[in-house]
Amino acid sequence: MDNPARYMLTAALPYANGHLHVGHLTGAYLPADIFARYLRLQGHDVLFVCGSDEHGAAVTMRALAEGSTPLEIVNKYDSSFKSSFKKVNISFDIFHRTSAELHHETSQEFFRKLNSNGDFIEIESEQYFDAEAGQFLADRYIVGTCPKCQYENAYGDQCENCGSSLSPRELINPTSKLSGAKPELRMTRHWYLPLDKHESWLKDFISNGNLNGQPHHDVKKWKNHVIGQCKSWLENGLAPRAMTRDLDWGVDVPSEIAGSEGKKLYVWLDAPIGYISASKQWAMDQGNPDAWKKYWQDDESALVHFIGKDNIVFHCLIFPAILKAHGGYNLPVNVPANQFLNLEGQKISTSRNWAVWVNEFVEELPEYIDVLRYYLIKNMPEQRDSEFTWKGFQEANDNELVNNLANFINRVVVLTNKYFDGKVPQPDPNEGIIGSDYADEFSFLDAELLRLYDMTYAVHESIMKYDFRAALQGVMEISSMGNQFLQNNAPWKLIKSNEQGTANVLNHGLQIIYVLGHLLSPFLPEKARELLSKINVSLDERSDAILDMMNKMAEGEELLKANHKIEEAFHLFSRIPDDVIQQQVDKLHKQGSLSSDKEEINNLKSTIDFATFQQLDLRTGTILEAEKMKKADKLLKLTVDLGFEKRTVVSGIASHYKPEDVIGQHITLVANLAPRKLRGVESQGMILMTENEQGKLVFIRPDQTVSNGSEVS
Ligand code: B3M
Ligand code: ZN
Repeated sequence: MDNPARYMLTAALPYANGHLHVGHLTGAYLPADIFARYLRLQGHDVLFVCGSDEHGAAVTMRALAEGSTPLEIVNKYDSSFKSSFKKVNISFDIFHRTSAELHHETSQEFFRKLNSNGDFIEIESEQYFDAEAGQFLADRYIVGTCPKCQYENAYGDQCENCGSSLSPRELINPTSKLSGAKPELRMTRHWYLPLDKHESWLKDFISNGNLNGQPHHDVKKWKNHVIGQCKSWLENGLAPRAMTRDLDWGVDVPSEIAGSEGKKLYVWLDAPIGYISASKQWAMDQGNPDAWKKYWQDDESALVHFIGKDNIVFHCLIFPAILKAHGGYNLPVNVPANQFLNLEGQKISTSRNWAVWVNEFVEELPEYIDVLRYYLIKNMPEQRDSEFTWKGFQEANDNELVNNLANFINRVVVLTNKYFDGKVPQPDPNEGIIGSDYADEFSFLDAELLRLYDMTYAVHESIMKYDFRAALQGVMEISSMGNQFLQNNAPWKLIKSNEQGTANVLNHGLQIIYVLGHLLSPFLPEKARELLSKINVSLDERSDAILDMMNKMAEGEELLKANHKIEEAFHLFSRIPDDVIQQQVDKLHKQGSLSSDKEEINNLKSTIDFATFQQLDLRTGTILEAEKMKKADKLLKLTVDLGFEKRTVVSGIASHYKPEDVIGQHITLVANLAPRKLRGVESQGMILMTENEQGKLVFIRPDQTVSNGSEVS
């Protein structure tokens, strides 16, 4: 085979600040697991690592929200991950933690090396400091009004309302989430990686992949959306990026380095190095502490990162820059990132509790774990966002796993037991039955085996292109082909006139089952094991069984020999009752509506007195005109009738409403807000809005018609 013999596979380290949901599974862990399992069964040497990402603001914020400590938080979610991954059979060679001593040492070694190479620059700048809490504030700890859309709860790094990425200094009226205080600016000094200096080779790496020491980097196999995101970053120009932070939770900047006090490594100089420390720990566990090196440093190894699309830039540009600066490490040959999975028509949201949680699924529906894997692979967001629905889950099971796959297997097994005493019948290559598509020089059985081989090879090719949806579909096509083969040859009729012909048909049906049992293994490992055990075949998942099977097929050798005994008939899958599905749908809607968004509760503003409230002048009005603003996708320019006068209001609702949708709408206006210029237009007031369940902005207005200009109090 033309593929490298050794693979280093990583799956994004999940932040230890919440349970896993189905979007995580299909985003990174299932594709990585299929690939790892398949490569092992092809006889490749694979190291597949992951672990908990336990540092950064993601964790400390969760501790704040849960009234707990960072350590308690990471312990809780790390054990949740371990048990969920185990139950859905993600076959990591090791699941490590970034809180481990070995990891701290490994990331510090990276820092030292880059620092002594002169790869960093030190920059002093003003950053927000919370004097009450006595600490500098991570971007996520600062909230304020978005300068782009006026949304009041924008974070220091991003506005979740209009999606703009921000820096804390851009926020209007910043406040600290820690104490509610107004933060002050203080000078602080940090180490930066000058990514601008890496731009030129990174461009080459992304476009051509033709770096020295990258023999397996095949740019043609990279996904378009991954290359597109990288190119757009590169076209905008890369800027130096801070590699340290003023934090109290994380990996220390090595203490011997001047100015290290109170400084921690930025989480992106910490988390991806977690892949390396996990590999080191694995090697130590093998009793061979150097065994990790060949996976990371040897030219013949291929490094592949499985991630979701929100991590593309870190894995395709920033981490490669860190690895290259350090020297001695391979760069990824591919980063097959996935897009996002939506749930029942909405974005999956942790804060709104709109998710199917893996830890709950495995407890409530343990018999459907491989059905979940099946459905998530079938709908994997490989090229674009995709959708999970409970109805779709049920239909995939009933129509495909039951009607196609289980049905085929059951028919072959029943008939073999009935006519041939549960033993693989002796084939006779000279016994032709109905002709096949293949040329005459092949016997019936050889021709069918060749067809089966071709279909198996197509599955192989899809997997090697990271096209797991197509690969699984290819496996299901083998099962459909099996059903068609039975239908065409009708052994239940043939038995009356031609026993040897029937023997040939069932013999081949059993060969198909053998192939299905193997090919399903990377996708549905438990069901594959169960299936193979019913035909008395044992599959060592750490062997080269698929390679061996394909070689035999290519040689025209039977896989299951005559007289091999199989078990009684069985049902590999069964229908999912409607009430099981309905319970899950009800549960989702109930948890979604009950969800108390902890972060939003924390954002409850401080109390004001009545007099302050009375200073607000709220009026009812009607939107008379609306038009899009030039060069501002998010803004609409509105004319609002207040009865006694007309106002121009610029409103950040253009991603939710078209101009024609809002004309004639009744609204409530903050009528005495100081006018503000937005993109050159003076906005004279603000329209009151809230967000519905789907995240759409909706108007707040009287529930009966009142005249324009009525006071609201
Ligand atoms: N923990 C982000 C995430 O969970 C981050 C990934 C790190 S991979 C090295 O999406
Ligand atoms: Zn905004």
